[in-house]
Amino acid sequence: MAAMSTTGPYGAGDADGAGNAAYGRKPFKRSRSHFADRVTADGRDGWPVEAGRYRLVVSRACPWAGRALISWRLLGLEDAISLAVTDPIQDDRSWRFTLDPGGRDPVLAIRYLSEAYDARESGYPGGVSVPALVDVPTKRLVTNDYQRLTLDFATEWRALHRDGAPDLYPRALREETDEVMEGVYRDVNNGVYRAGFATTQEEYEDAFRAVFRRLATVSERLAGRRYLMGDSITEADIRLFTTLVRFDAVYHGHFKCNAYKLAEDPVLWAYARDLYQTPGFGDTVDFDHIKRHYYQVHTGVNPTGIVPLGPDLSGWLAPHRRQELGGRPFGDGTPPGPPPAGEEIPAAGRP
Ligand SMILES: N[C@@H](CCC(=O)N[C@@H](CS)C(=O)NCC(=O)O)C(=O)O
Repeated sequence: MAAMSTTGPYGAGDADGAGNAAYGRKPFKRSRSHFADRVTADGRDGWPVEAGRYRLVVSRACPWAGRALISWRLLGLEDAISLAVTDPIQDDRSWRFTLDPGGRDPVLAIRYLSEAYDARESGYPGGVSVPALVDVPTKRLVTNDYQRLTLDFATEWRALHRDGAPDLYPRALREETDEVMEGVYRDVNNGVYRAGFATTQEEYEDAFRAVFRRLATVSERLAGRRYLMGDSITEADIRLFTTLVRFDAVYHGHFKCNAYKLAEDPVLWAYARDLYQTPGFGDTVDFDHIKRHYYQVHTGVNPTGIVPLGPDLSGWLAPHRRQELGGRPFGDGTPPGPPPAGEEIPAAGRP
């Protein structure tokens, strides 16, 4: 159960912290997850796959947590792993359970996610980030390694997947999937943050160019095929989607990624709508949480904290016609059912 160093391939430094930790003169660098234990079928890190034992803590605002939410829904892990949703607005103690009665998570009986981090390692100096997987009996954080978490959901948790769960990380495609995800991570998922939190013109321009170069590449790739890896949804689509769904609402304005809007790229816009309208994707997305989080928390970028009223979200529900490309969204499997009771997105967060 060793903790990892906070430095790694993505460099040292803060992620978006409480929104402002990334400021200063240093270029924006995302910190690597500090707690990297894995929950596995054989339990080799001390954390075996087990129904009812772990709680997934997310913010619906956060793209990294969004990945975990979508995998959890697509794979049908709702009965095996319970869900805690934080307030989209952090305070000085970070993520909090103010949406729950009495301001406490009903299962872990804690007010702040930091309590689970503290229970795991006292005095841990790093940020408190979502997604987080918490061991319910001991209320200790198990992992905040979002890159690994969804891959483990797809592979290690198989025994607890629903009937008809898709294979989100097919063995035969792993090398190519990893390569696609690496580029998407660097230039798109994290690229928008590098642009948004840049502290020099040059840094911003580099990040901006990388974002739109990569979007052009994936747009080309998706022109003739339904999903990034071909006929069926994989982890790569989940990862691209979580950035695309935030693009026009947040990254275009707030992070200055404004060469064009997602809605101005016919291929990517139809692809994103296709996914949004697929069970397990759009039903995890709360645009209200997304907008309030970014615009209110990042006071360095948006000092007034004013949340824009636009854009018009109704287009997310418009026909996308991507079925004409063929494909089998769930491969040999089937779509998931509706979200569990109590996890439906309120009207304020939907188009
Ligand atoms: N910080 C994580 C990624 C997840 C992440 O950045 N989540 C954000 C929300 S979108 C968060 O919780 N930030 C608070 C913090 O890192 O202190 C990492 O890079 O390992």
